[in-house]
Amino acid sequence: MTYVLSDLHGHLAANIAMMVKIGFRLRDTVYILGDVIDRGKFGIDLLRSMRETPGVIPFIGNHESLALPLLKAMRDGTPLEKIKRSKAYAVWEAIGGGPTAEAFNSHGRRIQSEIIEYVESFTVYDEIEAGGKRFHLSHTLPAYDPGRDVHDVTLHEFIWGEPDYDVCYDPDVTFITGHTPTGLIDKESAGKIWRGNGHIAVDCGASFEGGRLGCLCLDTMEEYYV
Ligand SMILES: [Mn+2]
Repeated sequence: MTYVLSDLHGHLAANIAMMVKIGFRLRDTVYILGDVIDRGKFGIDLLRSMRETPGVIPFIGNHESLALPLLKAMRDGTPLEKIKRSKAYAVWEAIGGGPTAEAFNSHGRRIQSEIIEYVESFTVYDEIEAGGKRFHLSHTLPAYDPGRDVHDVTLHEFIWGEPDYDVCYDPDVTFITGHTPTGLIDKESAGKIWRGNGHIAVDCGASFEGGRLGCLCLDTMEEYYV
């Protein structure tokens, strides 16, 4: 089976509970659409556990993209106390990077390098087929531009863009994204997977009060929540 979820934000226990709920087997595939780290405490543990799990296909989110240069500076010997005085750290901390920085700093150089290499291997976007349907997967999408083919935008826009969920980008492909908690697309959809206009948004706000972790099976289109 093929599953997709997103925006774990350090919620290791929720991820384990979800794997149990879907009955994850080693031959299954789980696409994780970015923002594994920050806010919650266990983002680094999540990355290490994902790295050891066959069938997990990670995508990069804006949180990983922002953290990467700071993680590299730490691995290369810059003390965390010094990094904390930088402007880049202030930006990261403002979006919940603090627990990630502390957890990363507690590891030795070998494990730090493993984590960095793993994050650097993350996919930016992909198109897959499951259950006879075509899906485009990425952390987010750029705003809709009728003069532009969405399959021809920059990688940066798949990590930082703000999608137009009220517009169908391509009638032949369903675009699955995280990044935007579904309650921001439609208040009624808070904590639930949102579908419409050729989009499926799967960030059910696990890192926010009242939010949940959602997971969608692309073969059956069944939704799971923890
Ligand atoms: Mn994001």
